[in-house]
Amino acid sequence: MRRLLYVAVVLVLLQGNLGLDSEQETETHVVTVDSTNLRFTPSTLTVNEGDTIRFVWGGQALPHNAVEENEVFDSGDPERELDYGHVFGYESAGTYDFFCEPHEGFGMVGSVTVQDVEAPVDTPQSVGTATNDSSWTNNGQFFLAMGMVGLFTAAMWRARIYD
Ligand SMILES: [Cu+2]
Repeated sequence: MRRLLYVAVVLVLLQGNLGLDSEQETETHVVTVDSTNLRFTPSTLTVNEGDTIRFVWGGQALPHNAVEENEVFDSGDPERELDYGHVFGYESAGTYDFFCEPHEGFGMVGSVTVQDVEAPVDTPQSVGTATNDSSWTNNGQFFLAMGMVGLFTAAMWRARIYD
């Protein structure tokens, strides 16, 4: 009885580890303003789907913003202090051109290329295309849970026989 419970606990811990391992690592890519006050740096970058682009600056002589051509992201009004991020989802591969509204004419423009990657199982994007029940089976949790139910049933049954 006690050993079966121990196995069940190990299965629960293993389940947690499997969940962590299936998560994809994502990165945050920071874009700031260079010393000329009229350039993004870096001005071109390549990221993966799931990554974040973050526009960060402070104490600027001029106010800036970052607006994507098709309004995919928009940091709002030009600011001397900014910390604005945009996450590229798992269906967003492509190239996005952005600019600073007041200084586009001075060449304050940039481009971010988002590379296609396979969505991790646990992302909201993949859940959206599947029902909750079937997404459960995708990462093996269903089978672990069934195994645990079996173990508990066996434990209860044995306890009844030998008590
Ligand atoms: Cu600017």
